[in-house]
Amino acid sequence: MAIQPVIPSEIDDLEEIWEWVESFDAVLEQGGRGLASKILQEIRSRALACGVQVPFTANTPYVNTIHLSQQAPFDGDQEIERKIKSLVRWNALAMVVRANRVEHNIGGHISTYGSVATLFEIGFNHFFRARTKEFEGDTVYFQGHAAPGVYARAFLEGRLTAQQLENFRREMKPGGGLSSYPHPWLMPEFWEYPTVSMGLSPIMAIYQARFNRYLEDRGLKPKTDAKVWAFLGDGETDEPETLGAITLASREHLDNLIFVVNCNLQRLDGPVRGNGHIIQELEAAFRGAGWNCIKVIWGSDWDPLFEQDVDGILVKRLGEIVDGEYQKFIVESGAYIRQHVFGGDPRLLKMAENYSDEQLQKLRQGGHDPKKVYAAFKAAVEHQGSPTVILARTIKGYGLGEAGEGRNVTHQQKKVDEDTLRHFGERFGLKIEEDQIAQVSFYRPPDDSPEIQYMQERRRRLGGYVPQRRVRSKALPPHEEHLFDEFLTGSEGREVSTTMAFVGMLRKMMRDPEIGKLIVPIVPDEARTFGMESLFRLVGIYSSQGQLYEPVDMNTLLYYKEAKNGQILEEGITEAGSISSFIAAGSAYATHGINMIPFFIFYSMFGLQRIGDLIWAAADTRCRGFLLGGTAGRTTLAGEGLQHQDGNSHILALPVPTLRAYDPAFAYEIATIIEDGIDRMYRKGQSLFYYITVMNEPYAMPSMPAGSREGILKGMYKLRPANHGKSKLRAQLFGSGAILREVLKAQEILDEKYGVAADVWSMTSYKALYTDGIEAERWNMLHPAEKPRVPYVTEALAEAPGVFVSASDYLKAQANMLCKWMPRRIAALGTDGFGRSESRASLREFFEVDSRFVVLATLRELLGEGKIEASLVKQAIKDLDIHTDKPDPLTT
Ligand SMILES: Cc1ncc(C[n+]2csc(CCOP(=O)(O)OP(=O)(O)O)c2C)c(N)n1
Ligand SMILES: [Mg+2]
Repeated sequence: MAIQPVIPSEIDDLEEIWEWVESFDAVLEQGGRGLASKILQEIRSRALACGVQVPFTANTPYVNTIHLSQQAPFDGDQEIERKIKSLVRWNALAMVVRANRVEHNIGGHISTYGSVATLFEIGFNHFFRARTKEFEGDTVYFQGHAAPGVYARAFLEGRLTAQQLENFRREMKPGGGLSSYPHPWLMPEFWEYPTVSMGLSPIMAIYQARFNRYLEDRGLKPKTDAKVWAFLGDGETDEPETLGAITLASREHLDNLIFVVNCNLQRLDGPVRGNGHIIQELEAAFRGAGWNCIKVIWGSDWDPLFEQDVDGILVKRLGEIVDGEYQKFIVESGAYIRQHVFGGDPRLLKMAENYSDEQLQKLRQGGHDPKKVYAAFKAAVEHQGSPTVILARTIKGYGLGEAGEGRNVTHQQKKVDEDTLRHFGERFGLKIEEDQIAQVSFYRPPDDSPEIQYMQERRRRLGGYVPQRRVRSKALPPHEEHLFDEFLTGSEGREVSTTMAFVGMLRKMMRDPEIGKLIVPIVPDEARTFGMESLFRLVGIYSSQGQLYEPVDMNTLLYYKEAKNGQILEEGITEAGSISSFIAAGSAYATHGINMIPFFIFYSMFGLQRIGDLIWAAADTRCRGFLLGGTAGRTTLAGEGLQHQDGNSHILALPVPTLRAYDPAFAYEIATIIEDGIDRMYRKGQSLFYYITVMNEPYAMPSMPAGSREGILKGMYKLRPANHGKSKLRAQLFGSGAILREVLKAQEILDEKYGVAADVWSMTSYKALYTDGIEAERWNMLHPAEKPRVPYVTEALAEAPGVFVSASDYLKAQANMLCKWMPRRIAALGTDGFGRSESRASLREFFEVDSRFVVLATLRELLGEGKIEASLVKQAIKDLDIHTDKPDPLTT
């Protein structure tokens, strides 16, 4: 190959530079690219050592990374693959257009798939390997808005029916429908991972790839070359989660991870970087982070132009054009392109002189050229040592012509006229009858047609269909022993926090011969906060590199032990990363057929509040496992102030349908909940996950009262009945978490000082009670003639005498939402408002949830019932030293 020197034109009069370039060319020709690269690196180091400033750039020129001479030849029948792709395009378009004809504004996207079609199809025909008995398979995160294309392909594969396609976005129709986007919850046998909340799939993919390595390094699955592919939009890279974890991927050398960014230069409203270059920006970010970056910008038609570009002026010119202008070229004529791309320099014009205007207009983008895409994917799967990102230049709304191609409005285009449909058919060479075009009928050639035969054969070779979701794990066998017996008998006066109790259970589980190896403790740099450092030494912190240094605390018992087979995922300060690990572990029962049991423990304030959308995605993924909200309780976490103190998370847990939320006070409650959770999720196969708050206030743990198991799980049980049940003044007090002890104290004060006999209930789960209530109510609405169901809370309190008062470390809304199923009104105490750094006692006074306020609220309720005089309540205010002019915590 004759190598042409490439020198910027402004300095081509510098003789000496020419000589250097010629020497470099000679090295390249004789020693090859490897030697040339080494020499450049050496010279660069030398220059830096001598104080010569070498300008830094993480960018390469605006051309394809894979030089034509290094491009792997296409391995397939390009013509037939083009036909298949056209059929997929047609059916995807038909789905969206038909859905909107039947039901106005049902939605759907055509343009995203229009741009990503070649990227997906090359994957389907050549790369995505299915999960089989022998091979774990690749994991593919599909760009969510391109779902119609994935459905249309599955239709051609014979996996979905025309009826299902017809019911796109209308899942409730007879015959079933298809969910708008990838939702495993709605299509549990099809989609594996939800992707449509932008930015979540990239971070989930990174941690999935890392978790796959973790399983291998721990010997839980064989080492394979399975890949994790994530297809994302270029606009999606604006989301902080998209790029936020990319250094983890390179640090961990995740060469099992491939990102493909569909760079159509547009997002929903308009250009992603109209005045800049999104591809260059992403290249710098990924290369800077240590990724292997492959740009696929130009299609094969450009190759002859680049061949002529001996002095680099075309490459230079292409690098100058901003994305907004590139977008304009899509809607403009060839003459316009000639003028604006090539017009500024006679040498450029000469290069284009053999191209007609029409040819110029049709010059293809790299992401629409199967040969270029194939070569890039092949290079990506063969690359070793780091993750790969493919930046593929595409056109949004490709094929829609004037109805949307490259237009700013294209994202939401879902209705197209007959002309556009005809044009679309012609453009992609579809042999569809005229009336089928007008009606936008679905079209599938017969099974024995070359297209269907070809695509089936390709999929057979790759092990089967993708995507496909199967629960691969076997349920854990029923267990006989009670793993947690020791936690049911109390701490014999020893003061422990529920966090400590939980860590004790975790240790116990990790030692268990059956489930020990399945446990995945996940911490975002908080292990010491939760007293988990003893686990470092016990099971090790996972590190793909082992431990390359002697830890500073080596001579202590609890030293910081990193190990290649370490069990703890110490994620650093990233709740988003940690929950992504949780999702990978919590879905391993399906992905890998292994019942991994993740326990992700975090500051409760930084869970549902901070990463709520990822927790929602975990639910959609049908995740199993336990989330532990540590340092919980607005008044129980003392000294930390309003950003840390959580009185919200139990309210935020309400909307997540598969999340069971508990606010236990005692070790035996936690033990009961976890044991039941493991049983439900891993023995009975229920797709649930758990949120349990644990606190850091130490106190003596009582033993489990007989018969309380059912109540603990259902959300409430009577913990301590009143001493003098015969008293005239009666009350029911409801406490949860650490505040339960304040309620128990109030019970004593009420009894001793005011003659009120109160029963105390432990409220382990307001959410469970609420869910039960609305379920009963719904059933009753639908079954008017049958015996009505009684909500558990109603049943439990049916005979309970006296006034009702609740206190918790969370919002008052928790108790108030149960009000209507209670026989009488309830006075709810809670922690609405901003926390502050203070002692527990001061905080409980400030939020009015300590024992004194429980007493006051009870007396006030009795006054309301006409059972006592106001003077007694006033006296109590004095006795209890309550300041009635104190600030309102809600607004202070
Ligand atoms: C978190 C989140 N915010 C907003 C949206 C709404 N939304 C859907 S698609 C889209 C634009 C996508 O642009 P891009 O990522 O470039 O994908 P393209 O369709 O261009 O391939 C937006 C804003 C979303 N799905 N998720
Ligand atoms: Mg885009």
